[in-house]
Amino acid sequence: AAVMAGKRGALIVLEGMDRAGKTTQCKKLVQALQQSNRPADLITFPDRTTPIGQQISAYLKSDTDFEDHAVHLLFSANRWEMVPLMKRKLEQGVTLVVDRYAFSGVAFSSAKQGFSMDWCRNPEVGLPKPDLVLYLQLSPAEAALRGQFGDERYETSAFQKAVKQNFEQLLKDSSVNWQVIDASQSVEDVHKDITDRSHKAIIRAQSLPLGELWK
Ligand code: NYM
Repeated sequence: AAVMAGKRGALIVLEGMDRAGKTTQCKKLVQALQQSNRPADLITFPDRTTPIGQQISAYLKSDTDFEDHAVHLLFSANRWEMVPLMKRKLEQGVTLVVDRYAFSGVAFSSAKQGFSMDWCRNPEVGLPKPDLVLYLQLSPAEAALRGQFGDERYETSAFQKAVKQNFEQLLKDSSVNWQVIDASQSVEDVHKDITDRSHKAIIRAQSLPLGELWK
């Protein structure tokens, strides 16, 4: 007997510089989708709850050190270990809202001396490809108005400047469905913008297979 294939969920990623509002907006988006009867779950990278994630968390807090290549691969492994769960959810029709993904992985590691974007991208090749990547754009001046840097690794203005340039490079990649959001708007206006675009992406994804990133 023919069985109607269920409609898959969409993979929606939020990226952007620190303090652009990614985490706030991810939570609001998941809530809004659920309230409009679209199953949705939040995923955060790094996921600090797994054994790999705990190592990453200790590294970010400077409680441990890792060689730079090794920690890049840990961030990547932390995504790969979630892939079976992500695919299962998407197949069940659940839309995943993801706070940072491979793009943060590349933008941050390639801000280090001697790291090419190409090398950084390699371990990410073949991850589930986002149907939509929202880049929350905020100028460093506007970010500064939102408060001081935290005290985790990478939270210095020089490093962040390099990360920003890398994100701008990644935005030119037309194999990825990037959409730029003006994150200087009010929380509610950013939310409305993101929700509209997400609804469209969810409809589109229903008739498209899930892709493989950078493959
Ligand atoms: N980060 C995040 C990376 O360096 N590589 C990655 O792959 C990911 C996902 O970790 N400064 C960095 C960016 C952040 C830090 O993220 C932790 P958050 O969203 O501040 O917890």
